[in-house]
Amino acid sequence: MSFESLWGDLAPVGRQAGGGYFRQPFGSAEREAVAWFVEAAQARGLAVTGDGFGNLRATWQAGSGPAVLTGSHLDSVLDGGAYDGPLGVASALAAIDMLRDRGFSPSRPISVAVFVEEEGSRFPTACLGSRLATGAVDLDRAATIRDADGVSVLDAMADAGLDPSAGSDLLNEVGCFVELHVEQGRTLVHRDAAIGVAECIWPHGRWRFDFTGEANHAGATAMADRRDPMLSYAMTALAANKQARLADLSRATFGRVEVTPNGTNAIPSRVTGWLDARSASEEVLAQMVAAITAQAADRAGRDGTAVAVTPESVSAAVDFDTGLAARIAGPHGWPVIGSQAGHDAGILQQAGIATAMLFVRNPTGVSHSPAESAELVDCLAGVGALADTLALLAGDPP
Ligand code: HGY
Ligand code: MN
Ligand code: MN
Repeated sequence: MSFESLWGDLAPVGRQAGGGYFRQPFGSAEREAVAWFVEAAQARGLAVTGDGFGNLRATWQAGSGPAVLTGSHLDSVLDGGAYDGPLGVASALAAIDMLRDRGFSPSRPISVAVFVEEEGSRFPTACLGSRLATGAVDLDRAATIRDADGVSVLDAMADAGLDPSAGSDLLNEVGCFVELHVEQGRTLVHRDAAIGVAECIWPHGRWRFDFTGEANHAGATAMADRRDPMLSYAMTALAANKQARLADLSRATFGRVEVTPNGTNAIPSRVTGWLDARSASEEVLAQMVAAITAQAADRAGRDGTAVAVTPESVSAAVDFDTGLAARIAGPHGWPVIGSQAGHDAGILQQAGIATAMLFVRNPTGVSHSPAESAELVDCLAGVGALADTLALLAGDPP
């Protein structure tokens, strides 16, 4: 009942009428979800601490030595699904309940973390909370990070009652991290498995393409006299799609665009599009982004416009700790699979913390959509898998 009860309390938070979630960092829905976590953790006697950035850690104080950390994120993409992030947090609390029901006594502390702004849906940097906690992004760089309205992330944190200048000690005394996450894809469906373990995360990133041209009248301006950035953007979006299809094991998406002044009867002065690009290898990713950039410049030259490309959030390939993955997956025969989605787990692995991920089957593979789903039976299997994994890692040494 533990998971169902936790999920029943969390699932309505931030859900809109159409079923999608809007839990942008430091907004009211996300703050309500954070309050749910603090209350649920304290109800379990976990010691809740937080850092200056809003990351939280709830600890089952037991045994001694570096903690086994689990958890995930509660923020969502715009119009996101219910499971991406929250499943890992609710499952972590339910797994602690399960271990206590089993009479398990940890030899070392077990902590549950909630990282802020994993999605980068308000601020341009993905996994911002975990990057700040590991120092991958420092305060000076954070001071330059602003949302679309120009609000700095440090001001947003201060408005939420936080003190970012205090920095972070969230990951002090952490021996390893295990994040449970709904799969974003259908590998587990194809493998007929409810649970999987992560092998790697593809290198990926987001690049801002600023196309500038000449604002003018949509009726009075002859076609030959235009310098229309919308054309340059449109061709670049098509070029990105083609380059990803030509490249090996790659993805390229323009899912966000801003037009200035965005008038129906005016040729725009500026069009900004954000490219999300991912590949199985860093070399292919770099080649693909370079090819898209070259085609954007070529088209801009023909349109009489200009283009500037700015990398906003680039994540290198992550190879998870193979020994840890094998130790976790081996006894259960869980498949070890790759992830095309980024995760806080990747940031912690890159910071030198031995990290693993457990994936829970997603029957359609759909994510970053209100249609994201997971069967309750698989969610419960995930709780059991996480409990087994925490017992393995926080139990007496073999
Ligand atoms: O965008 C991603 O890869 C992840 O879902 N944040
Ligand atoms: Mn996620
Ligand atoms: Mn996501």
